[in-house]
Amino acid sequence: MLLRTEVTEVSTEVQEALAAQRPVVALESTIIAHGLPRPHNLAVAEELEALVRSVGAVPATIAILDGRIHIGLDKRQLERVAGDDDVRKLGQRDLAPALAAGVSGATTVSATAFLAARAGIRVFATGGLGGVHREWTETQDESADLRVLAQTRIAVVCAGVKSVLDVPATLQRLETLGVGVLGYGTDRFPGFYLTSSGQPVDWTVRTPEEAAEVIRAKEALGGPDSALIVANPVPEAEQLDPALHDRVLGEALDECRERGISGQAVTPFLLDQLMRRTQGASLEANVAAVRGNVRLAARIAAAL
Ligand code: PSU
Ligand code: MN
Repeated sequence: MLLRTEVTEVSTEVQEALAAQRPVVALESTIIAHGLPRPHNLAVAEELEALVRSVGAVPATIAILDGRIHIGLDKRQLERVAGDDDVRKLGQRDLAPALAAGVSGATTVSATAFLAARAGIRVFATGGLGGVHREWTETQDESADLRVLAQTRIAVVCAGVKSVLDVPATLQRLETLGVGVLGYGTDRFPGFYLTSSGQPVDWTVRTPEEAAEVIRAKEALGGPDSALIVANPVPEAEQLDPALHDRVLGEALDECRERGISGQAVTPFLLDQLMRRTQGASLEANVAAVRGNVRLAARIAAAL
């Protein structure tokens, strides 16, 4: 199903690439607006788009601006997402109210995957997915990313799920929901800031072509629309020191609890806390992971 054109603006570049079946990679905007600090976030957003182009694919960063869906942003639009104070965080369920109210917002993995798939984009790159939070028994906080990925046919290249989460529980949910997981060059599920979460994955691919082969097989099989996760670890040389990670994460989770942070604010709060408490080292690992994912996603899109 194509998106209704009166609420959707697909950039000319993305439109032409899709029509000519050239490789396109969807990019989310929440990581830009709410996941990375200013002004570094704009530089990263621009760098990611350039990275996709350098591999011969077209970047399609997705966001909502003034109540319209944008697939592929120009420089000015990217600046708005990175710098404006009134850019909300929009999950998939927030799209309808945001469109109706005419507001602007950055799309999370759930909203981006949903919109990208409907625009006909097959590959999406991000940092780390949302998932089951560690305090789930008390808060029932499970990212809407998981439900949407269970219902959306798209390949998502990520460095696993954010390590602030309960990783084993999230992997279990992905299994229950029927979302496939491939380790890229590894039999361990990546740990976002860390090369490995320590959890095993059942399937490993070693090249973009092998990943593309799985995507094609999945499309040929039909069945329920669901996502395929290509879990691409951050290189060991660029990971956050695991001991430092574990220590500051404990502190950040305590602070989150003490301050009573809940709902959509939890993830940005924890990412920010980790950045402060590691003097920016977590930010470098985060950006390194996203870079690797964007590059791989472009190669997979090209191989398709
Ligand atoms: N990955 C990052 N930084 C981020 C996110 C992911 O490296 O900011 C965002 C994504 O948009 C993801 C969202 O969908 O965090 C999950 O938020 P929540 O846990 O509230 O669903
Ligand atoms: Mn949540």
